[in-house]
Amino acid sequence: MASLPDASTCYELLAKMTLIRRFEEEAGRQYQRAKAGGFLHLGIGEEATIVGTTSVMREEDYLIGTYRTHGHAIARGTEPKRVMAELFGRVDGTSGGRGGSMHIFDRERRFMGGYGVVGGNLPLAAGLALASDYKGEDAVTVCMFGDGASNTGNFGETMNLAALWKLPVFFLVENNLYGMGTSVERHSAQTDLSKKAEGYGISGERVDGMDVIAVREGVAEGIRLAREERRPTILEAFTYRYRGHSAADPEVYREREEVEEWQSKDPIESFARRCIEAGVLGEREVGETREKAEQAVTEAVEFADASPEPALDTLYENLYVLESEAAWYAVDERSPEPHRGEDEEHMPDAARELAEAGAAYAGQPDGPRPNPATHGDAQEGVEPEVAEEVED
Ligand SMILES: Cc1ncc(C[n+]2csc(CCOP(=O)(O)OP(=O)(O)O)c2C)c(N)n1
Ligand SMILES: [Mg+2]
Repeated sequence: MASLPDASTCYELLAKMTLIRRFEEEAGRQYQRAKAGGFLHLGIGEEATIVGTTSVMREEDYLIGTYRTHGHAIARGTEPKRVMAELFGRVDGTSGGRGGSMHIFDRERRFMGGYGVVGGNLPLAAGLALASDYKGEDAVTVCMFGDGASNTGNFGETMNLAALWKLPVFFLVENNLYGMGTSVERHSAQTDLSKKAEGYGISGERVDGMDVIAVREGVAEGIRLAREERRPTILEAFTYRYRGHSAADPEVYREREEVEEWQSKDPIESFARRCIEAGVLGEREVGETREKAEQAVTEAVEFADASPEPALDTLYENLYVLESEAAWYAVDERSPEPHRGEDEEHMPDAARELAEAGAAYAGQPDGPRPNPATHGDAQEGVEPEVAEEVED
């Protein structure tokens, strides 16, 4: 087991994890009171993975995450009251109340969001890293994403360019064992996600995501490789969300015992215990982190409640729509019947021929299809044979 850092670092790690936990518990409560609208994805249980990662980042580094990122922003230094105001849809929120829970953003602290599209943050991370390289900056981009996101096309495309262009980017997969209600064994052919980008030349390691010190060490090395050697790598952190995927999840895909087993390894309690047993922190300091978190969260709710809602006449601000066309994009005013281009009648001749021939099969010879592993590009010069037909 990796050794503990100095007392003030341990205090800081514990205080941040405790604050995030308390913030999210309160966010869940406020959501049930209908103070926060839209979706709400809580990362309760995942605090060690989040805080372990951000604790070894420099101020100049970029962080980009998913739609489960209240904690990531707070860990990066965003004030909890501004995150709460965003959940409440108020003007003092991090995105002016326009984004809500899934779109927390803080450019000043280089927290680049907050994205609702699964895997959508991966190419953006590569873009941020490319920008740093282009500008000759030392910054590293840390990209955090879920196990489910590793199945998207964006994953492969990003890994390829990151390795090819030697981008200063580091990938952390928050493997909480599920993508919504689908377990990793049911959604990924390769369940060792640290190996999933090996074919692109990106190596990986696995780490206990419930152990803040282990995460910290793994991430520090990954960031070093990205910064000093321009070598992108993946760290797979095993973690667990105690709550459902979002606030509206009946959780029929997992047993209560499984949740309890993970809760017994709680990242905050286990770290506090370890610090006390090692004599690095005292009971008094651990209690103090709880009190401070409680106070910050109470203030955050008061602040968010007092912040006004955006004015109605600002509705079209920050939209990529010309003012004169705003209504056109917002409401399709055309009649309901098909229009030009929406009807098969206007299909070009070539497309019609293909469609009539059965589209996907058009132009293919009859008979069994050759096996691409034994034919084609990989076997240049070898006469194609027809693959043996397999009987079911
Ligand atoms: C491109 C895309 N496909 C599907 C969805 C619907 N969706 C939202 S969250 C989610 C699961 C993602 O799981 P994972 O990447 O493991 O992240 P976690 O929620 O566990 O943090 C899915 C499929 C989406 N938002 N975007
Ligand atoms: Mg997941």
